[in-house]
Formats: sequence, structure tokens, C-alpha cells
Amino acid sequence: MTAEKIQTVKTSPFADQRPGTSGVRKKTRVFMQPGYLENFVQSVFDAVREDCPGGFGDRTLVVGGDGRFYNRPAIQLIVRMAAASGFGKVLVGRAGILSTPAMSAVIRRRKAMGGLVLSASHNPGGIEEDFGIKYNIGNGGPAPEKVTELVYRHTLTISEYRTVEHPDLDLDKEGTQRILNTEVEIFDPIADYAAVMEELFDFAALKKLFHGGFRLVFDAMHGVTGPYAHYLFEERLGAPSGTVVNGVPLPDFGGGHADPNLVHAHKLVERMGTPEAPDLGAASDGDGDRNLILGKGLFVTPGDSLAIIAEHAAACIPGYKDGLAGVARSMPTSTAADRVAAALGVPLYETPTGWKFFGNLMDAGKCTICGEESFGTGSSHIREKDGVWAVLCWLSIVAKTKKPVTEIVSDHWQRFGRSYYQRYDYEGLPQQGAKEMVDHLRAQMPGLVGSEFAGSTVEKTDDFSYKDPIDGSVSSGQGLRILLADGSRVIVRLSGTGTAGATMRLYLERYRNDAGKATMKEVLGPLAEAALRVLDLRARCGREAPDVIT
Ligand code: VG1
Ligand code: CO
Repeated sequence: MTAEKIQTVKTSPFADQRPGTSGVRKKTRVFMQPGYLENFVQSVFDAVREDCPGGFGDRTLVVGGDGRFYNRPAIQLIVRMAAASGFGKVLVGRAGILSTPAMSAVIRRRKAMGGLVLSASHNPGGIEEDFGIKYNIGNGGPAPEKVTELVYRHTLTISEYRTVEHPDLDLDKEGTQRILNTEVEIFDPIADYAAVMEELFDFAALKKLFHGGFRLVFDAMHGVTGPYAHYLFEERLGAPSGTVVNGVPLPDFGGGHADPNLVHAHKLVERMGTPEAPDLGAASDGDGDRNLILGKGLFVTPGDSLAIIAEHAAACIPGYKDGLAGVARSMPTSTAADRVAAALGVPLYETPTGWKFFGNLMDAGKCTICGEESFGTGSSHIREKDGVWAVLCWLSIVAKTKKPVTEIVSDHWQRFGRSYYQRYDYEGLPQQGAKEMVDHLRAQMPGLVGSEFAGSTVEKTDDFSYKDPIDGSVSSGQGLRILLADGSRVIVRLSGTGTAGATMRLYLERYRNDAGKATMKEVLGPLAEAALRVLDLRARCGREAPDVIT
């Protein structure tokens, strides 16, 4: 027996721990309050214990994060609590690091019960910025709403948590030690993930591509993917050193905003617009699950990227050589993938926003590739979206087709037509004003049916609701939709990942079978104008222009 003793500590509930689109995200200082993180972690343990009548003695918990400020103290705290709750084993990524896709891979490969991901993903990091935590279940994916709601109920009634007095572990040294009866293993956060990539992709072909002078620049934005990208692209595939930029994970992401889009990755975007631009530009976010894909002078929208990966997967990537079971996208994501699914003769699933909705479909073998407009693409190899995987997909398509990114995209538009697509984000809106604006739109919607709208007619309006085809659970209130007779869509929803004020997202899509020759502005301009008129944004929230357009 060791000398450590389990301590039971009295606590009282925090009312704001309901997980949003992807876990609980708050200002870091909120998480640093005594009891805040403890309450949430204990509530997760109490919620999942309902499925473990024999306790956690034979269960493994994985813990890791994106390296942002407070990552390490949070891990020390969780390890002590997991030991006090009697887990058989706790696996911790070395230096506290695990990208979100790597977490998913580790849970699956090591048959863990689940994992705690410490990240606020694309939100900025630092003591004055954001922190977050989410629980992933045994399939490696984010807990479904059934579980997150149960955790939330526990957070509302919690009265005590368990921990143990134990000195901090040296997180930088791989190895195993014991706390109480729990074996704590600090392990290499890259190996499992790299093994999954090697199973899917033809590394020899990709090596040849780089050997032939192909130039990639991968901007890790000082998030967690730096070490993964260094290893895979530079060490394993032989891309020259310097291919990965901003590759060291920093607690504040270097003061930047590790969100790979046209605004926050503008330096990379500018570089891709110069005559010396490399052949492929890519970036990923704080926790490594998002991706941005750029060709020379070309931004590949996430909706097009999803469609193009699905189109080429079977022919270009060994892991998908037997074809796709189906394709899934979140509702606001462009319908480009729908046309590819139809051409492949496979089903297309439309889910609410958030990766957790893809899990059941993939577990049931119904979909292979899925994606969201928010720079998230992935497949059934794990149960999270996967930034580095998306880059490997594009490298594979280039290697096999021997075509530059720009040509791959224009071929796609030639064959399928193009979904002109943009998302406008209005950040930091007053909570009340934003809610009223959405209510106001909802109230007007039935009356819009049949009326003229941006050169077409409103055919249908609704508030998107989803019935999971596997477990029958229903998720309603997932976004207001104005659907036009010409197939165009205007969608409005409030973000579920922000930590200050409200963020409204306005999604615009218009399809044209024009080989992609028009500009976004000419095709989407009238749609945006009409949408902003019915929203009455300026009068209600005093806003003219969106903060971010992607
Ligand atoms: C946003 C995106 C959503 C994504 C989520 C988590 O959610 O719109 O598609 O799944 O972020 O991504 P919301 O509710 O703010 O619109 V990540 O990379 O921050 O885990
Ligand atoms: Co992310």
C-alpha cells in the first residue's frame, strides 16, 4: 500500500457547465477557480460510472491537450482525481500533448474507456483567453448529447469530488508510475497517430512526390500539430525542413488566433498568392482537428475540399480503395459533397453542426468520409475531424492525378458545377440582442414562403431538426433555413463554442453549373443582402460588416 490517501472534498455546483457544440469552453480564469475543473471532471466520472457497475478498476482513461495555458496544471489535477476514482490505468501524452485526432486514435487503438481532451480548439489561448474540456467516449469520438446532458445534470447537483495528495508528475518523461492502485503512463503522443496514417496512406508514393520537388508549406499556427507535422511530413515523407512553420506548440499560440481561415492564417494566404508560392499551402488549428487547404492563388473552400476528397478517395488513397459506404456533412456545409455522393451511388447524410453527430453513422458503417464547413474534414479511421489527415489526402490526390491543386479543383467544378459558398461571422454580439434577432427571423419565416428572394423564390423555411438514424434521438433547433427554388440556401445559427457574448453565423450557398467561372461576390452578394434585410442586423445589433468571412 502507498501512503497516499483519498480525499473527499466538499464542493458546490457551477450553473454554467453545460457542454456546447464541443465540450465546455470558458475564459481560462473561470477554469482556474477552485473546484471548477474538479466539478466537471468528477461529473464526467459520475456520469460514466453508471455504465461501469464494477467501477473503473479495469478501465483506461486517456488525458491530453493542445498545450495551451493551464494545460499542465489541469492534467496534474485530472490524474490525481482519476487515481482517487480508481481507474486501472491513465495514459497521458508526453508534455501533456495530444492533438484531438491523436486522442481519438489512442482511445481506439488502446481500447480505452474514453478520454479527456483539454482544449478550446480554435479559440485563442492564454490566461486572459480561453480554455476548455471535453469527454470522448470509447469509440474515440466526442460524447453524444445523451452523455453530455447526463454530465451536465451531474454538474448541477455535485456536492463533493475525490482526489489524492500526490506531488506533480514529470510530464516530460515517458514511463510508468503508480498513484494508489492506478498505473499512470506517460507515453509518446505521436506514435499511435502516425501508425494510423501509415495504414491509410501510401507513404512511398508521397515520399516520391516530395523527392520530385513538390513543395508544401504547413502552418501549425503554434498549435498542437507542429510535432505531428514535423514527424510525418519532414521526417517520414522527406519534405525539406522548413516545410512546417510555427511548429512549436506555445501556451498562447504565439499571441495569434490558431484558427486556420482566410483571416487568421492571412500570412500563409498571402504567401500562396505570390509567384514563388509552394504547390500546396495548409494550416491547422490549436488542437489539430481543422484544416485549411490552399493551392497557388486559390483557397479551396472546406465544402469543396470535402467533395473533392470524397470524389478521389477510392482511386488515390489505399485506405479507401474499396470505396465509400457513404458521405456525411453538417447541415450548413455546402452541398458539393451531395453531388459527389450521388455520382458515387452512396448515401449522403445531413447532420447538425458538431462532430459528435457523425459518430453513430461511422460506428454503424454507414459513412466513411464526413466534413463541416468550419474547416473540418475526416473519416471513419478515427472519430474526430483530422487536420493532418486532410493534408495527406490532398498530397495523395496530387501524387496520383499528377495535377496541381488548382486543376483538381477546376476539374471538379467542370464535372459537378460549383457551390458558391461563404460564411459570415458576427462576433461579440450582445446575448439578448442576438437571441431576439434570431427569434425575429424565426417569426418571419413562414410568411416568406412564396416571396421573391435574391432573384429566386422562397420554397421552404424551417428550423433544422435531426433524427439520428441509428439511435432515434432527436436534436432540434439546429439552425434556421431559408431554402430557395433555385437550390440556394441561407442559414442562420448562433455559435455554441464562444466564451464572450454571442456569435451569429450566416451561411450562404448558391449553386451554379458554370464550371466555377463567376466570383463569390457576384453570385452571393444578392443573397447576403436579402438575408441581412430580413435579419435587420444593423438596426438590431448595430453591425455593418461581419468580423470574419470564410
Ligand atoms: C464551431 C463550428 C463547428 C465545429 C465546432 C468545433 O461550432 O461551426 O462546425 O464542429 O466549432 O470545432 P459553433 O457552434 O461555434 O458554430 V473545433 O475545431 O473548435 O473543436
Ligand atoms: Co479544433
